[in-house]
Amino acid sequence: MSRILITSAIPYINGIKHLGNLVGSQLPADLFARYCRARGHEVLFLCATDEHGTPAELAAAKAGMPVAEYCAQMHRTQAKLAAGFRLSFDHFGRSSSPQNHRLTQHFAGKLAENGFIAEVTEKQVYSHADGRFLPDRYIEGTCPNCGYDKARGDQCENCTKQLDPTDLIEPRSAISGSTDLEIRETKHLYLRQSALKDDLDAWIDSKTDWPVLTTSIAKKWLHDGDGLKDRGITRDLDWGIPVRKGEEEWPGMEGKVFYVWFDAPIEYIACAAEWAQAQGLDEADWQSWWRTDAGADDVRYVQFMGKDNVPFHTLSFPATLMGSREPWKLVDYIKSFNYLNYDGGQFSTSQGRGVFMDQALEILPADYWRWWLLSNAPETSDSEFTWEKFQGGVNKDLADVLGNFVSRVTKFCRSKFGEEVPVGGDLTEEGAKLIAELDTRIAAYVAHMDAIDIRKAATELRAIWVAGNEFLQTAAPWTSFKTDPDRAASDIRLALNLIRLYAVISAPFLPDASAKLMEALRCETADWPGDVGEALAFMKPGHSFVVPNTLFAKIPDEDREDWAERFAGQRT
Ligand code: B3M
Ligand code: ZN
Repeated sequence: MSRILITSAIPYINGIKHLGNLVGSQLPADLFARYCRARGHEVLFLCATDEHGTPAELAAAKAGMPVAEYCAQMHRTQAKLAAGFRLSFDHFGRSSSPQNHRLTQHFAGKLAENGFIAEVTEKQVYSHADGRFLPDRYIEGTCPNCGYDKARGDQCENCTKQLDPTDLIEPRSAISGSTDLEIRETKHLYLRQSALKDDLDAWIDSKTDWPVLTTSIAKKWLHDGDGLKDRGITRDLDWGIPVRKGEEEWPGMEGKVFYVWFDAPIEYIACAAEWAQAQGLDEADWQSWWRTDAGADDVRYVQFMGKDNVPFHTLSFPATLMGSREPWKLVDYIKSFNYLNYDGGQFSTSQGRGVFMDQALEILPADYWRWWLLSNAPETSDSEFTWEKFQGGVNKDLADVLGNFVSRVTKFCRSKFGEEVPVGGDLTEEGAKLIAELDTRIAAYVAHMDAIDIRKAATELRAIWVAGNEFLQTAAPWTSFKTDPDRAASDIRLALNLIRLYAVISAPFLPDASAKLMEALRCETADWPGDVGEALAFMKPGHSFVVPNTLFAKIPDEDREDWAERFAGQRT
């Protein structure tokens, strides 16, 4: 048993997330957390809302609400949707928490003490029409790297390049659209990540098992010219964590706040502190996950995120931790994702394009989405959601394969033997063959889950479900029952136990269906199968069960067409 710390990129507070966001961080993180718990590991799974910076201010202004109130409300909304998708966070925190204020100011103080902060008088874009500076997302324009014309002042969504507002070509205010802009001087703090370049380089080089997507992005920004240029970590904004040096004032920085990308990853740590507080635990309890001098030496730390977040997690955040010269735990493995596209285009929050978490749950329960999204996760390349693909995946995998197996086995048993595991007969040849096949397949499934190869794991799981149906076809208990009822009893006993095994190993993908099956089978213990033969003899003859209601309904063509139409336009 090991201790595994899992964090998902923390979603921006500015609105409800779409399915592309979900499958790029929170959902796969949940899959892995559930799997690790099922394997008996001690897991701390953390996520939070990312509440500072221009996205929050802009969204609150649009909603006509004070930003603190807006954030509190949206946090509740996001927490409710996360629960709806069965995301099993140990804590869903807030980057605006007092814990994060303290830790962020603490890190800034340590970095300054160690010479990793520079105070720079720099040029920022000032808007006459808006009467204010325009940091980050308050400004839009054309990306100097790829030419995308809706690039934001902090990063180009299209090519992932981190930008400064002054880099943009033909800049305009995101508030008023005004192009009446002026470059003015203002003082800011810079994180001297360039001074840590060699440390970062060596650290990334030591991560030989990381996904290519993660290391290629990290290496690109580390070596491509300005990749590791020192970055401003403060902003001229009202909303955020006030700039302080630990607990002291920072002369000359009055009225400024830390940049959202400085405090957001620190929330991973603060969230553990929030978790400890919520659980009535001590400082030492969360520190045992985060500080190598407090027991975190034996923790394996895994992060999940979309590819646009990778530079911040491979460079800036590790630079913050390393530069503190304190014994903080660095990430061991970064699982990153490409984009999920929507029906020939992109999912887009700003344009309201695609299916959003609340809408998804209005039309179907979580398991349907979890299965399709995870089994089509954009791991090695972008992937695409279309209603046809979604309908196909759900109907085939969930209804025809898994659901049908459960229904056939339980109903046949009820009609011939009653609602209990039948007595009689020895393991048949078909049964033995099935056990041998599952031995290999479950080992492969486990290997893929351990490696967080999600699509491969889903493919193997599907094959494991298919193996059950094939067994049923060849064993044909409905035929053998007529001449050799003991033989049919043995095969059905095995098949009923196979349903239990499915419930156990599918639970990370399908937590609700799994719970429903365990309840129908009147099983409480969900131990991960060791020896497959033993696992398939777990429920003894005489063990009673009930036939569960239809596990998964098929999506009819009319629904698919309705939904395709309903979600074709823009969300308003
Ligand atoms: N909120 C961006 C995003 O949701 C950002 C992640 C922060 S992780 C520390 O994609
Ligand atoms: Zn670009």
